[in-house]
Amino acid sequence: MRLYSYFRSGAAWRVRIGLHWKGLAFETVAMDLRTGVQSAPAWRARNPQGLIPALELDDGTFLTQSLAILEWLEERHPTPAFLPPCPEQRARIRAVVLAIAADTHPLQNLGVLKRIEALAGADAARDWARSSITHGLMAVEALLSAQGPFAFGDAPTLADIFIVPQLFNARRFRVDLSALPRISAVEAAASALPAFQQAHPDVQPDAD
Ligand SMILES: N[C@@H](CCC(=O)N[C@@H](CS)C(=O)NCC(=O)O)C(=O)O
Repeated sequence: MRLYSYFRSGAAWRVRIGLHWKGLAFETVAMDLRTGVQSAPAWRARNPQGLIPALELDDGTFLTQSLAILEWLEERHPTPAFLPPCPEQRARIRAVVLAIAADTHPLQNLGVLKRIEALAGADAARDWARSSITHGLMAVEALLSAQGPFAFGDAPTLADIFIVPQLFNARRFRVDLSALPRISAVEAAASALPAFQQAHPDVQPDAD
């Protein structure tokens, strides 16, 4: 398998956690987003969204969208699982995943911030990112189960996979984390797990 990744990409980071969690070997294909390689016609021919991550399977199947890739991983490699068996608990976990993947991360994506910067300047883009992430994570904080240390109790799930990279972005944009004690505890618990450590940006082959 080949993962098209960039060390700092939060969406690629999610997939890296998933692959390590499932114990699957993969090759990293570095996509340096700073060079604009994601907008090149050759990449858009493969992923019309001009985004990473993408996972290329050994038979050539090409998968995009981090959540779709993670759900594929769970279906093809069910153990160890990202999701518990209880349908109501799965729905709660997916709600947190989507609060981040659909309603928070897209607002602070590179392409969006570049556009805001062009329209209103760099300070406005940074303010926008900070307020979008704050708004999103405050809601996530309230959606988590009261019982930790992970997002939904004593075992990590798909929710933890989405929370950890988003918190990294929160720090990048100087979000005040003091109002997010549950999320901060999730990060501490998850960061002790090998799959999360192996997926961290600092240890990627394309890290600066
Ligand atoms: N919803 C997508 C988001 C993917 C995404 O936003 N990727 C970013 C990196 S984290 C990207 O490729 N940005 C390039 C750009 O905006 O030009 C997913 O979860 O895979």
